[in-house]
Amino acid sequence: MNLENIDYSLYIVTDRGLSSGRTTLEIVKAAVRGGATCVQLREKTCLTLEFIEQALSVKEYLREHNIPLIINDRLDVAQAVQADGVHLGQTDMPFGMAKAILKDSMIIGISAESLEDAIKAEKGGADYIGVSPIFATPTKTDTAPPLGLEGLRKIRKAVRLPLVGIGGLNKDNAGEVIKNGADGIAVVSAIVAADDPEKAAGELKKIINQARMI
Ligand code: TZP
Ligand code: MG
Repeated sequence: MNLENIDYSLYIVTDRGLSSGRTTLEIVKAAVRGGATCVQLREKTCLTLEFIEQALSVKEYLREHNIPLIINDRLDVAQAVQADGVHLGQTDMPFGMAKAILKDSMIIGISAESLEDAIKAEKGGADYIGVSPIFATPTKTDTAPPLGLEGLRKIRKAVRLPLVGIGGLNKDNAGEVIKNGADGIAVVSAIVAADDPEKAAGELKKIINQARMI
């Protein structure tokens, strides 16, 4: 995996609670068939062993398709399965400590909840920024106040790192988020909770590609 040139354009974040009985691997496969370019495994409740097993099964599939696997929060799990990266929020392990552990073996994505967070992440050497949240979302309610498209634009002007918008994104607003400066769209429910995740991913991908051409 070339960690220099990751395509963040359609970034799916998993959530077993929204998967309606389908396995995470099934959802991930459908999303990739539909055009997802990056996958974050996000497990908030499961035991470490299960997290590792999940990650290994998803990683095997993603490697075959040359799609990066990013692990939410857990550096140890990311290292154990040799994932491509880790994603850290503002209350997770501080970036500098994570970087000291991982060195350049993995990409590190940081959730920025403000312009200041984004500038700090870039200065510190993060690989990409999750702009979080763009809009309010029932999927995660303990978020900072939504940044909106205006907040996204301000961050776009201030940093050069790849920006991935997250929070309340779907096919009705994905195009606008790209046009306002995001390099990619990160979604949970718009794909994971869809009746047909492959179709949902395909629709989003088309919208993103069209918005990027303008
Ligand atoms: N971080 C900020 S908002 C969010 C996360 C993990 C959840 C996004 O979920 P959805 O369903 O795409 O709005
Ligand atoms: Mg986190």
